[in-house]
Amino acid sequence: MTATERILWGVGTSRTIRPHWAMHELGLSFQVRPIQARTGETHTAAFTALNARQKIPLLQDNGLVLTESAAIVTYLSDAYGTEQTALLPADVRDRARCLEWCFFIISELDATSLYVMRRHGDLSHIYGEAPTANAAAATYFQKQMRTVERALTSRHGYLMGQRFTAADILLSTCITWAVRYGVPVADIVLDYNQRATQRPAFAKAMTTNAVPDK
Ligand SMILES: N[C@@H](CCC(=O)N[C@@H](CS)C(=O)NCC(=O)O)C(=O)O
Repeated sequence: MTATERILWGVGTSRTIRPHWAMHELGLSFQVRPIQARTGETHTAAFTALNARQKIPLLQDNGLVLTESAAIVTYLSDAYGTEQTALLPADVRDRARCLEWCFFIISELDATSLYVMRRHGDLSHIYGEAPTANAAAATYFQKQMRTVERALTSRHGYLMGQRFTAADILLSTCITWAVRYGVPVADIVLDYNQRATQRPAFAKAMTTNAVPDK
């Protein structure tokens, strides 16, 4: 497999950075197509032919075309993770618990809370002003984070314990997003997020996920 055959489409958002981060955790080489959301670049005929949903991120990997940030992160780990680098536990029950976190983060924190705030905040010109929905989404996020706070009992570890996993990539990107929106986050969560974002792979992801100068 060469880098030429592995292409990651999309930069500049909390969703696009997830597969960039996974690529770097796994030590993979890849090409970046730095298209951005809300620029029209996801609506071109060429990109629509790849993804009729017109969304980023998107991975092309030697004939496989895959969308959905969490699906890409877990696929990359399954396909290329080693005992040392894998982002999902090998044990079937630990893997189930890790995927439980992943689905929780994507559905309850990302889609049901933060994206609701984006729709009725930055994108209110499209989806309408909805201050009640916005405030309720922030409160809901804080409530859902209580189980995360309980899981982060170790001041040194990650969601699944000492091992950094796909769930941490998804969670950390949601925490950073929430902080940007001014949603209060507990200290233990902020400490955890600092640990996660101090990883060398995150710094590399910030570089490859950056919006290029025009
Ligand atoms: N559930 C998807 C969400 C993807 C998504 O909504 N991407 C946004 C950018 S963060 C997008 O491509 N928007 C393009 C547009 O609406 O024009 C994922 O996690 O990958």
